[in-house]
Amino acid sequence: MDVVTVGETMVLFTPISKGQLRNAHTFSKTYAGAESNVAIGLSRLDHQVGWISRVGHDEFGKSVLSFIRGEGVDTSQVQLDSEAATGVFFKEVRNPKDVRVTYYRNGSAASRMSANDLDEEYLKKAKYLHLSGITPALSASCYEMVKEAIRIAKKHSVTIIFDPNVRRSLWSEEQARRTLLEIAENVDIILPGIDEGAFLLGEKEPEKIAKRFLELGPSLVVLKVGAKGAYYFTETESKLVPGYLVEHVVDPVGAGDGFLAGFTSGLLDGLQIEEAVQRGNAVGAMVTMVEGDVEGLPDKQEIEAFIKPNIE
Ligand code: CKP
Ligand code: MG
Repeated sequence: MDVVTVGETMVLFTPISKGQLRNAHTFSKTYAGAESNVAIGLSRLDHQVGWISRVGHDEFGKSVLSFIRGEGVDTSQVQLDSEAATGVFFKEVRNPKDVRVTYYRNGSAASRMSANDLDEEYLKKAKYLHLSGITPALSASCYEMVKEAIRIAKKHSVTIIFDPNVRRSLWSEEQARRTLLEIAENVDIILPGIDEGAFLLGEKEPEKIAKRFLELGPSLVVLKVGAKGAYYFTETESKLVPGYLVEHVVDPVGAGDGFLAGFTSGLLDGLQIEEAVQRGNAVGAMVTMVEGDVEGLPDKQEIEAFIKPNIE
């Protein structure tokens, strides 16, 4: 396995009509969750990926599972839970700067995951473990699971990649900050958005945010600055890798996960950090051009065609 990830995936309903959700009659039904978005992104780029999770033993759970399995992601570690439902959420893209997300995930099957859901034998074979800050926000047992995943990864020298993915509606700011910083201390690579860096550390300047994270634990900090691209910082190097101009952003949700998939794919293909960040920028940009959280994730040919004209 190249990458193993763990987290919740939900059914995503998007109203077909514009305007307030209360007046919507028809919805499109797709699937989304930061960790499976990353898994799908990597699978489309020809990497071997495993997604650990729980879904309800219900119609939605089965459809989530077959969708993700259909994308070529290994779902052998996913449990079906008869006592809790698969989470769902709604997403209204009023315009690209005004996206409203409403979750129905409290007490969901995935929120009942615990350290027992992890199989050390499975995890230890991965090159990378991907974690996001959404999982510890789901429940105390999910946070315990995240800690256990970190322990196993460290024991077997699996590189840990962490996206803080701050979700203010899932927990208090204070709890989010404390927990996400605790996790950040124990990971190898961290990929916050600049606003997340500011939220976690109270700093605004990219250099200051990166310095603080580097002092905390990670040896590589990739700081996403939206359409401008992303910085990367190590102890010895730093650079802003410019993003791609997208003339018409349709739906920005999922861009961070796309970025992470592209970046990690670059590392797996042996690219230098700068080129890996460039691939991340490209995948992130492509995701914003299509409605849906995973629908815009490119395959190998598409990403090559997208990157090429921009570097010639
Ligand atoms: O940071 P991103 O926009 O890339 O993340 C989007 C995902 O997991 C989305 O698919 C949703 O399911 C979620 O983040 C979430 O729980 O908010
Ligand atoms: Mg994100």
